[in-house]
Amino acid sequence: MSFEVVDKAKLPYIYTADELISMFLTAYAREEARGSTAEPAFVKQKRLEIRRIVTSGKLLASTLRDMALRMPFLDKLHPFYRELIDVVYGAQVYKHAVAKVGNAHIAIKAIAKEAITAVRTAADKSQLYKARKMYQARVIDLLRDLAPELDKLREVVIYLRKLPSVDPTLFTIAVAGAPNVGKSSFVRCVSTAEPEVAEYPFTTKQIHLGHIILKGDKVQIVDTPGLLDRPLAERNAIERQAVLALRHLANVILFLVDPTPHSGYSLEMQKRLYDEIKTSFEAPTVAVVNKVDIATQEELEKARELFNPVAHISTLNCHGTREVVDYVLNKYYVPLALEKLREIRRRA
Ligand SMILES: Nc1nc2c(ncn2[C@@H]2O[C@H](COP(=O)(O)OP(=O)(O)OP(=O)(O)O)[C@@H](O)[C@H]2O)c(=O)[nH]1
Ligand SMILES: [Mg+2]
Repeated sequence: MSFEVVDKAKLPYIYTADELISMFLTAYAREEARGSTAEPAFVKQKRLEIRRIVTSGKLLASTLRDMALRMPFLDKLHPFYRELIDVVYGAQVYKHAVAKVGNAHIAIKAIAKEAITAVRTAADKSQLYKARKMYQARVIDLLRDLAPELDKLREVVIYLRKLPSVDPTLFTIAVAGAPNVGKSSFVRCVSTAEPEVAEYPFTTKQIHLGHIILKGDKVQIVDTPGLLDRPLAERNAIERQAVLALRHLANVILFLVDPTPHSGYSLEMQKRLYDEIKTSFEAPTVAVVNKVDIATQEELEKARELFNPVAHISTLNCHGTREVVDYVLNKYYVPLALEKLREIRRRA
């Protein structure tokens, strides 16, 4: 089964209800009288009114339909993206919004049809005018009623545009750990991504992405939001995004430990989180101790006992970070790449 990934270029612009209303009224007013001057004025006016209804209705219907059709189809999306949308917005809420916007064109066609009948049967100018007002009022009501769904879709599109273009087929190193331990700093040291780094915990609210270019080859490194040691059910939407990246993208999980009091999370708490990550995800987990520039011998010793780390680093000056990446790639990526190569040779 092949899954789709979010194609940012295909994401639609989502109009607000107000924008659609003014688009509708403008389209309505733009239509001008044509036809022979010999025609009685009232007949001519009726024909103009019908053309206005048809043109403005069609424009609106196709705009609404097009927006809905260009939203990602949840059931076909790669589970990483599908579950992200579910965690951040709720799958049902999303599907409902897409469906409501996508189906609005049916109601608009029905309203237009009734309006055309009203215009055809109008006996005088005032009835014609009433038919027009009625048509416009009903369409505007319908659009106002769509406002919450349009706002929701707008939010989703903005979120998806900001999301890194993760390629679920690339070998991926996911950096995990408690808040403030130096995950974003690590990703910045070793990759092309420029994640934000700040003095307070939970800086990273979304997943960031970097690439490490190896001779003609590319692996991904994702920066995840900080995790606390608590059950999944109690995790907030920010933490759940990290969980999804670990579950669906990670080939290796790099667990960063802050042995100092700097991050504000004790070594015991970080150990519980580490154990939980090791048991919850399929990908192998590698522990690395960070912030050696400010750690005491005692703190380092305690971290060594608890985590048996493969390296001690400082992401402040990127000391030892490249070596960690080399270690991980040699141990977990090279065997995979070699296997792939052998497979290609076997087939040839
Ligand atoms: N002394 C020292 N400070 C560090 C080191 N690495 C990171 N920091 C500092 O620790 C703070 C947090 O760093 P980040 O890289 O944002 O940490 P994070 O794990 O991504 O944090 P969240 O995204 O909030 O979970 C920043 O103030 C960094 O400057 C290090 O090796 N030594
Ligand atoms: Mg971060």
